[in-house]
Amino acid sequence: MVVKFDPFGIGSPTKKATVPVAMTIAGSDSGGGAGIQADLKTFAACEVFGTSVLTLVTAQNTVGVTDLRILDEAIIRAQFEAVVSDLKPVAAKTGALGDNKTIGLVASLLETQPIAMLVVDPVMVSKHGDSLLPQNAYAVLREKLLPLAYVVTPNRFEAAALTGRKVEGPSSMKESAKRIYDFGCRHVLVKGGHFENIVRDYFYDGTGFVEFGADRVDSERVHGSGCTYSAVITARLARGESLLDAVAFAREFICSAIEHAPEIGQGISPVNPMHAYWG
Ligand code: PXL
Repeated sequence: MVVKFDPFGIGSPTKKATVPVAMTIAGSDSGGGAGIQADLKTFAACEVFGTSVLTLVTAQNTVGVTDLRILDEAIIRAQFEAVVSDLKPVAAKTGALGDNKTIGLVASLLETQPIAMLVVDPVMVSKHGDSLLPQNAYAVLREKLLPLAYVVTPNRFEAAALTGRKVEGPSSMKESAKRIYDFGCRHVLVKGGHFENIVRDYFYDGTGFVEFGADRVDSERVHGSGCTYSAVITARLARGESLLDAVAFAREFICSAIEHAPEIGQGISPVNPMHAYWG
């Protein structure tokens, strides 16, 4: 007799589940908190089937990154073609792309086989101000990838890097959103200005702004929060939600993910995309 694993007592499914498919094009964080690992956990928590195209591999833990290798063009292209030709993701996100050559490759793959709902998380500068992308890659990101984006989600340091201007308060966040919009993306979400203990995000669609604000969740355990945030938006778009509703949901989700971050490692603990299930 075959004993089926059935911890929740659901019994045998009578029909095959249909589920939206999403794709992440990003880097691996061996520590499990950011990158591909955060994206796939988030997709799963949002009840979306996650697929992945790895662009780079980091040796990393909660303390820091000890090594990084960008994968070669052939394997990045082969992963993309394998996923897109068969699983047909309805929404996708990009995360860490590593250098100008890889950004150019990913942009050309997405140009030939477009994904209508593409979330570009321009992983350039960490929320603490550390560089995650060489400056010689900024131009190709602006000129090749941003025009393909349904929404781009820079933090305020990335908004400054993309526009070459300081972003220090609500008015410069909004100004940067307009300038980034002019690079050709459909919507811009400038994240995370911490002003007066309120975390504000500014959303711009070419005609007007929506301001999202919430009390700050004061925590050091925020590793992977940017990846998780853009992954929630991607998953909710894959489920057919409107972009504004997806962003509103993602803000609630990320606050809970920070509040329920596990205490692991010696450094900066990661957020918990599985907070609805444990923690
Ligand atoms: O949070 C940005 C990010 C994205 N992708 C990978 C990372 C990080 C930050 O550490 O390691 C793989």
